[in-house]
Amino acid sequence: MEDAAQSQSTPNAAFTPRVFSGIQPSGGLTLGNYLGAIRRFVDMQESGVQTIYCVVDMHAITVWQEPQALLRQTRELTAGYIAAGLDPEKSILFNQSQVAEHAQLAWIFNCVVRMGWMKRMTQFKDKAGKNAEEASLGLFGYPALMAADILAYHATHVPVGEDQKQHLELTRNTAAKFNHDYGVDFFPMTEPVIEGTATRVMSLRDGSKKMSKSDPSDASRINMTDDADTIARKIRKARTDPDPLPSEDKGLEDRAEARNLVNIYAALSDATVEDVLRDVGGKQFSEFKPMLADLAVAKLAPISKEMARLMEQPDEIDRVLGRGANRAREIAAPILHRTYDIVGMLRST
Ligand code: AQP
Repeated sequence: MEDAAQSQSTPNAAFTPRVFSGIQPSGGLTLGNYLGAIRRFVDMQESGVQTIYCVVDMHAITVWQEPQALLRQTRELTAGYIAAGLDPEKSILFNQSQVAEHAQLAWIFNCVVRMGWMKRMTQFKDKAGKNAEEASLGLFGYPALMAADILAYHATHVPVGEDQKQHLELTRNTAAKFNHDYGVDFFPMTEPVIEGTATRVMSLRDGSKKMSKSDPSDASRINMTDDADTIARKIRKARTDPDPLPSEDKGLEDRAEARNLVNIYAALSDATVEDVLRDVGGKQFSEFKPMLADLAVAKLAPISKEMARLMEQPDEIDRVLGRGANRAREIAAPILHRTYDIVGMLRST
């Protein structure tokens, strides 16, 4: 797969820099989504490139979602985007199902990607677990829809957490195979942007698992809507080891839970892990955990307060998403039309 992407010759310089990313409304937003994704989304918005951020509701239904919960979570995620600093005037914000081009391009990509590529996707294996026969076809095909999300906008950069690296590689390989099969230089080689100290925030209960909104244990994650007491309690109960914090990074080797809490502290305080350890090295967790809880509350409380305020005006959220969908379609429709022409699909003009 790597080779296919590398042999693709289209220089990305031929494409206008454009950022696309999305989050599933499959539950409440977590600190992992915030630090690994949304904060990067805001940075990119402020950098001046065109930014497109999606609430990927079609991805969310690859596993069962209660319809009323899906609606509420779609609005809540949009409120989270805006409360965290995304501006619907500067960025295009919309929900995926309102722009049919995602599904239309995904079908074409379903015919480009190979079964063998999909079978290697670790996220499918993790999510389907031992019961793969019962998983939806949508969950298996998820990465082809993700490739369509990105390539429908000719996006050149995608800010994501570490867990999405493999899917991004599949996007690049899909673009490369399409370009190769049809003899065109049409889709760009999209670059993942995986940066910062919190590209993989881990569960508070198990340092080997990522923090996830669909983890059955609420104690495993910090939700963006948790109140101060809940955040403090979850951090107090977070699993750790009995040793004091080290003064240097190498002292965190083989201490996944300790590393996770230090990484979160560093990300929330915009510091490096080395800086944090210089300050807290030698402290016991009984002293460090309250420091982390205070910092998390200080950073998250204004966001959750603003989310709650925005959620009181669901019509306004729906209007933002509707406007964003129209703007998104203006970019995606001509790219889809051109794709149809390349593939040889007749369309009346
Ligand atoms: N723990 C995490 N640390 C850093 N980044 C994370 N992301 C998710 N969890 C972490 C990043 O958030 C973005 C949106 O993810 P998603 O909602 O599309 O799907 P996901 O990666 O599967 O996230 P969840 O929270 O685990 O959702 P569920 O439980 O529904 O599967 C991505 O950029 C992701 O990297």
